[in-house]
Amino acid sequence: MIWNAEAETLGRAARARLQLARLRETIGWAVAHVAFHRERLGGVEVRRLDDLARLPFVRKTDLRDHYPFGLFAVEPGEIARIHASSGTKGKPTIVGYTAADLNVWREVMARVMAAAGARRGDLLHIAFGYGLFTGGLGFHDGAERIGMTVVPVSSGNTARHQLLLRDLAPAGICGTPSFVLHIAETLTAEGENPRTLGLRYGMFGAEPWTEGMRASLENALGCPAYDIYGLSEIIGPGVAGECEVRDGLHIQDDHFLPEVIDPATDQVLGPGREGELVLTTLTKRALPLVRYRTGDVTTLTDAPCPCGRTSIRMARVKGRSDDMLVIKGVNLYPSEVEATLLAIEELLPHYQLVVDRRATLATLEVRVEPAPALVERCGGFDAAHPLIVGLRQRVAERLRMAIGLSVQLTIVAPQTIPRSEGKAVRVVER
Ligand code: DLL
Repeated sequence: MIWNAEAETLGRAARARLQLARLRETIGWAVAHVAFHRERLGGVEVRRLDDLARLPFVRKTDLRDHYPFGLFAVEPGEIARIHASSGTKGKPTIVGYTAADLNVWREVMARVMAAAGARRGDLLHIAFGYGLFTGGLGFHDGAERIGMTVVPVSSGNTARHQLLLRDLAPAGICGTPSFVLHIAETLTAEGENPRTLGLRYGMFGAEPWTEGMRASLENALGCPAYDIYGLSEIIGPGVAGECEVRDGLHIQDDHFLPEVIDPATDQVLGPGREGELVLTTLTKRALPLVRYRTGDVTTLTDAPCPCGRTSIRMARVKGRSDDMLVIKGVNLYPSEVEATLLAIEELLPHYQLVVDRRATLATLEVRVEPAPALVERCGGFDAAHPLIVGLRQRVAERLRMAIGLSVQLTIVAPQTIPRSEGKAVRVVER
């Protein structure tokens, strides 16, 4: 279902006119209210959308340097809500919303959730964390806007999730792919089949995941899994999401203007070329950002989508450019390892990449768990069992073919890879 047909199917020319008007307004607003933007953008003339390419970038470090409120463009009393990015290192990045910004957020969330099949009256089980993280409250607000019945379970406490999924029979579930898969697994371990819960759709995001992970989730839950993307600095979840065609994520580009750039040269790349996603907010008042470097690697397409929405679409995010590993001169994203591992039936989608930088050349160990059926055939887990040894050799070879790198592959005992309750930690540094 298209939530806002007028906005979501707007013709290309009308969309570009709207974007240009909103871009000029945003720059004017930022320059008028924030010294940082005034120094960098004061006096610039934006006559066409292409002119954006000449403007300087904003980086996460700029937000950190102006911690906590230095880039806010409204008086403190106008801020209706604060959230923060889930950064693990140092201080979080604080973001703020006016009441009008929260309305924009509800609108874009309603759009991406409706595109995934969410309907008025549906019960939605929210397994994203609540709090400063934008996942829980973002989906919560969007669901209320649609008129859904919200079950704000939050992350953690797997037993509580099991109970509520069983007893309340929600139509939809949302959470990080890794955590929801973990819930499904624990249900299976207790002899239940999560496919019989009656879920009609799942909405996932907040961490990179692959088509293999999608297949695992759909197989475990018995319903389609939709990809939803966003980041706190721009608004939270709802920047983009998949429709039923599931060939890229529709960017809500009447509110967020996308570009993809080559991070090495800073040049804008055309459709279909992979690079770093850069976003400009078009309607935000509390924290307007022009050319924000997301760090996320993707491609854009302007090819028409059969669903009728006319927005630009982005490919599933491959990873963050700072998550890219360089091992023996080979550039590698954890998602590329995931894609290979998840294509192998005897493995579980629980894996970790252990990078050891103590030697001159960094080395990579890939740790992954075997599927229960295989462990059963071995009569219990035994790393030296011929079936496990054979599998290890096969997986190592497949990885070598796929990523061009010989890695140390370890098949670890079941339940040894830590299960995440939020964003999975895929890379461990030694
Ligand atoms: O993760 C917002 C969000 C919540 C999105 C719930 C979707 C669902 P942050 O904590 O600021 O905000 O982290 C943003 O997470 O730059 C990406 O690197 C990554 N990310 C978010 N969604 C996806 C996705 C939220 N669908 C950072 N696929 C972003 C891949 C994603 N990576």
